[in-house]
Amino acid sequence: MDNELKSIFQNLLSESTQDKPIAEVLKALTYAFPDEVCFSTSFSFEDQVITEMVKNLPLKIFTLDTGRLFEETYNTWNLTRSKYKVNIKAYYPDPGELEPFVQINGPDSFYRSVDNRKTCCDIRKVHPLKRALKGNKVWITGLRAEHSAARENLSPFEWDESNQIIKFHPLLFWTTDEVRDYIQQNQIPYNNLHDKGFVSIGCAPCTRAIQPGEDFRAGRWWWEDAGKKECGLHVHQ
Ligand code: ADX
Ligand code: SF4
Repeated sequence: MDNELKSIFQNLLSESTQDKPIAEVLKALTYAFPDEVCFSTSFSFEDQVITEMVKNLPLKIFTLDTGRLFEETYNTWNLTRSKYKVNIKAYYPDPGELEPFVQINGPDSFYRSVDNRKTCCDIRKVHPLKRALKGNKVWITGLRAEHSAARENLSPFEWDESNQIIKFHPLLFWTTDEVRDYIQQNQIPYNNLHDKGFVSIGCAPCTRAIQPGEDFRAGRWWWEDAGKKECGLHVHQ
């Protein structure tokens, strides 16, 4: 889709839904695209809010288990299964790609170069994501504008050219306090790393807590330049 068409499309969907309750928009999407709506969860604060919102809707929920997640993330996954009884499909890296990569470079090569880091993210996240998105027309995510400069300019609806899919970010303009309040009011299980200074939570070796006042993404791939801190799941053209 060319850039002009893309922006017309994004504005049309974003503006026509902006005053509607999120629950209605989510429901409408599942009506419009039966069996073609999916939601990716990393069990973050935002994703837990969305899980509560979509728990009774006919859509596919999936997670990308990189094999390097925190124990706390697996605990949240278990709690989410017990509370919501939702079917969460896990996608795993292809051993044919992962095994030679680790054999040649070792288990933690991401600290040594940006190229190694990107290859690791490609193998453990981006390639499994492509499999997860196959056959779907709408992809729901927990992206928020507050997360990073790159995310500030997003629209709630985006056309994702590389994955040829409509993305919807229902909590794009929510503040952290709004997310926290919703979690509390609805007694939603959450990753308790969020109580220990972790804001954005990814793989354990590549995520750390941030200090008050630090940028939200400061805890991800902290040894790299700020401009390189996307793993390729969300490519913002
Ligand atoms: S990332 O690009 O830096 O890894 P981030 O952690 O901010 O992404 O999460 C943004 C959104 O991407 C989440 O709300 C979720 O929809 C999706 N996401 C990120 N990591 C995963 C994962 N491991 N499994 C499924 N979805 C994920
Ligand atoms: Fe590999 Fe780190 Fe990327 Fe996880 S975040 S896939 S461990 S480089």
